[in-house]
Amino acid sequence: MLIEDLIKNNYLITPSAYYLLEPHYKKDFSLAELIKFAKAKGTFVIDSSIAEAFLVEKGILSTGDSPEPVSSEPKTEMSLETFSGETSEGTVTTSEMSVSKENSAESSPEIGISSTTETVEKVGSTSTGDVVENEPSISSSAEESVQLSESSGETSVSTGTGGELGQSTPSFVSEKTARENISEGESFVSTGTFEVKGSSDESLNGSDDSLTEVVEDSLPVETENGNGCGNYMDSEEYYENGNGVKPKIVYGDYGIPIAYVGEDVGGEKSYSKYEDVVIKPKKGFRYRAKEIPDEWEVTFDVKNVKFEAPRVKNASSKEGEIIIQAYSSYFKSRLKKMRRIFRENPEIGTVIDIAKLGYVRDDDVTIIGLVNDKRETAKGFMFEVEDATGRIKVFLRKDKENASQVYNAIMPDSVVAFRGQPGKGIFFANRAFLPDVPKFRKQKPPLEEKVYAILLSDIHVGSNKFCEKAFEKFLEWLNGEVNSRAEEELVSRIKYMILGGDVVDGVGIYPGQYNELAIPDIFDQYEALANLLRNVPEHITMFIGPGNHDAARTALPQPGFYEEYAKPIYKLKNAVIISNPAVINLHGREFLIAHGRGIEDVVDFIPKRSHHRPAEAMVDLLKLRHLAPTFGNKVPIAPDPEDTLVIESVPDLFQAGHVHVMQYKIYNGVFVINSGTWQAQTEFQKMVNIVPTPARVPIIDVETARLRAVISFEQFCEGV
Ligand code: D5M
Ligand code: FE
Ligand code: ZN
Repeated sequence: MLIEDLIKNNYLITPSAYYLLEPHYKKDFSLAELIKFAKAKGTFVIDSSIAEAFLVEKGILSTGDSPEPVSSEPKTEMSLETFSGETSEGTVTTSEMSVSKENSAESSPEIGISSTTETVEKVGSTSTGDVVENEPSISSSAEESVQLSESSGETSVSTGTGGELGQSTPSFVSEKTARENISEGESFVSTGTFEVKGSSDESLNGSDDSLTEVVEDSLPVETENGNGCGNYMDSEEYYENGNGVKPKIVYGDYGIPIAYVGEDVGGEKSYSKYEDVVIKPKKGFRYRAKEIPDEWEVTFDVKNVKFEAPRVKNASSKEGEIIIQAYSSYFKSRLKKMRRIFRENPEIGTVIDIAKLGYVRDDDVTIIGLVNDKRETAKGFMFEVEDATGRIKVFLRKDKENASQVYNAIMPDSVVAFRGQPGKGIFFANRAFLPDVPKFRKQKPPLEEKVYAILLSDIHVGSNKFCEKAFEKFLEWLNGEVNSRAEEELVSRIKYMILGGDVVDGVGIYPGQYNELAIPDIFDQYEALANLLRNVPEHITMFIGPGNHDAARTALPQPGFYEEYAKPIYKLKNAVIISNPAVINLHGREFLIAHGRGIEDVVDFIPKRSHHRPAEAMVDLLKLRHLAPTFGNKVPIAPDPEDTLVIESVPDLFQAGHVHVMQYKIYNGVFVINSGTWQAQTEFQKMVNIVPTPARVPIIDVETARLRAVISFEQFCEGV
């Protein structure tokens, strides 16, 4: 096998390169030829560009058939697309920041604040009311147009009445009405509505495809043995190569065998663990947040869920069946929870088990099930739907209401309702429903005092691309090093800080990572992180959850950090360690926090989605009421007897990270935000065309659960 052979020779291969080369190995080229080629290129990591160049040289691939995204063209287009879209819609962008700098005589030349129309109005009406006039450093984007928080062409499926929220009137409205409602009610944050430029998006998806082929051993590997290092240590196999060196095979985070050379690459590194970073609150700085009583509760944490061991009956049938059976109680739990969600929707009508469809006579009935498979035919859409009692094919004609929107929004294994009539061995649906969230939310009582929460994720301490200078500037800012009264007002009222995973870079997460690690030791990474975070003023409560780079179980849900590795952050006085996912209640507002790996699967399965517009993908997950619906693609899911990834209760705010791009949207009253990153673009991300937006701090007004402002420290991140 190619991977083993390369490893024996201390060469590495990335997943995409593997898939390019593997079909030709030993047929069209030999190991020696490949190694000679890589050697000539001066690398021991065979990535897709090396693989491609090699195949071209061997005459196996012509220059035209490159399936890879490595060319610079789509990359430039994509970043332009993201940025131009966001600029016009109010997300902070580099260009907008420079505008705010030019406009502001008093603001620091270093930190740009951007805030939105309502922000300005709100400031005007609070006790610090004169802030706006005195501080031109807030750039208001008054002429922003308000958009429905969905991209064009996508229509939401109707949803429940919001019974959960105590509303009694049925609330199904046309999309147009919804648009108006949103415009009136939540007009201050406009969101990106992008015309997807076919070429760039396709090239992005193309790039993903080349990396996503799922190999047999992509099933999640359970890591209960407590080795603590998550995926990178979970499933390694050691191979003696005769030189006494023990290279490894690692079944990587994305379920693909990757290889890397052990920790001894490149020799010793010397590094700082930020012991010297000691920042004290600025003298005389008044923190209003200190005077506001704490009001928080972790209302959902995976650690508090009591699981019973799953029972697996039979694992000897077809692959699909094995998955269904091994995960039977997991999926049953999902179905049960989703049925409960669908019950809120009066349009659903009479729900009937699939096994009982034979008894149905005239009236329309509804089935609710997991979609195993979906297909487009000439006249409509075919689904294979399964509930706890059986499985049936469902046909939905294309001309039925919302048919294609629902079809596109359905991810494998998500739960959908179909209303219609049974035929012989098939169910003819007139309408399909996603679980979705209700159109309206009940207003929560106002708070006496303004209080803010800041959202961070993907700090990646330990990476040499970690924006340490920017992070230190941010810490100084939190300690009162502000540049204007507007900033002072913001800092002074920050009471909570949420960190949504990938707080350190980890070790061995992707091939060649060692070369990009400033701190190659997982213990030291957490120590370094804690040394930074101890500078967060003590009255700010930090909620810290894990991501796929952390020392935590790889499969979702992630209960927390392995304590033996992450001890330093457990010890921080004002830190609360949460699971991924978790729900936090802040002053009566519900914040759903997830690292966000589910976004990757959305990008794989839902048309027109991109890593560069993560809020759209998050809305898709919200509509499916699940954080990672698809089993067996990129995201490993643990077969817990209860599906804790169902979004059972509709949050006021939904935060995720993972994709390293900040974007936000409002969908049916839920504020959806991806909190970006503190890591500049890695070599690996260059390879897969991911352009991050580092060092931005979204500040959330807890009362409205909406964005108050974004502070960017990105200029301190340059040339990391
Ligand atoms: O993820 C950072 C970003 O990089 C996120 O958009 C996923 C993407 N990523 C990371 N590894 C891969 C692989 N192997 N294939 C495709 N996309 C990937 P982070 O979790 O910080 O590494
Ligand atoms: Fe990350
Ligand atoms: Zn991540």
